[in-house]
Amino acid sequence: MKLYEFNPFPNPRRVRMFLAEKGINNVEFVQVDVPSGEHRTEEFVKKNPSEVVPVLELDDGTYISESFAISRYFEDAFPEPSLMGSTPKESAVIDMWQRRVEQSLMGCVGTYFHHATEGLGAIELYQNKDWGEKNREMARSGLEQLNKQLTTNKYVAGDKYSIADITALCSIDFALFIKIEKLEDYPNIKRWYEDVSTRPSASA
Ligand SMILES: N[C@@H](CCC(=O)N[C@@H](CS)C(=O)NCC(=O)O)C(=O)O
Repeated sequence: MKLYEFNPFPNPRRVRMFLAEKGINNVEFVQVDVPSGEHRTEEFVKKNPSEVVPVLELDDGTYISESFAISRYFEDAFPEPSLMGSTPKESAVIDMWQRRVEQSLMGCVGTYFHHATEGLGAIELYQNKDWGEKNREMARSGLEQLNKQLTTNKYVAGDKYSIADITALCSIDFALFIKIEKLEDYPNIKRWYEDVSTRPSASA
């Protein structure tokens, strides 16, 4: 199996963290130079017409993109430790939070990055600063919602560490990296962040 990725970027990190939490170490990492536009070459587009990393290539030549779908593959292939829930209720609550953080944090912070900062520089195709700033506000609402959730929950989706924590950590580290937020404004997130950042998977 091969994972086409670009190490510094947040969505590939979601998959690397997922693999680290599962203890899966037979995946070859192949770097795709996103800032140089390698993800838009004819060769890469055959792997993923959406022109984004990460992409998983299975040994039979199947390509799977979308961080969540790649994680789903590994969850089903290697069920332990479970990161997507073990009962219908647990899975649904985890999916709910994973989707919330994916949309309101990863999505909005990413849109702010592409539209209101230099983003990918020369290879950025279209920028709209107002839309970027609007997404910054939306990311703030997402952080407020998460801060509230973490008042009474140890982890994002309840009392067990899950894929929702992985997506949230990668999104928040991205937001901190591009300096749009400070954890001091969200004390419950800060407590959670200090905990989950110490897991070995955080440095994957
Ligand atoms: N929904 C996709 C998003 C993937 C994504 O946006 N990847 C970024 C890197 S973090 C990318 O390849 N961006 C290239 C571009 O915007 O041109 C997923 O969950 O994997």
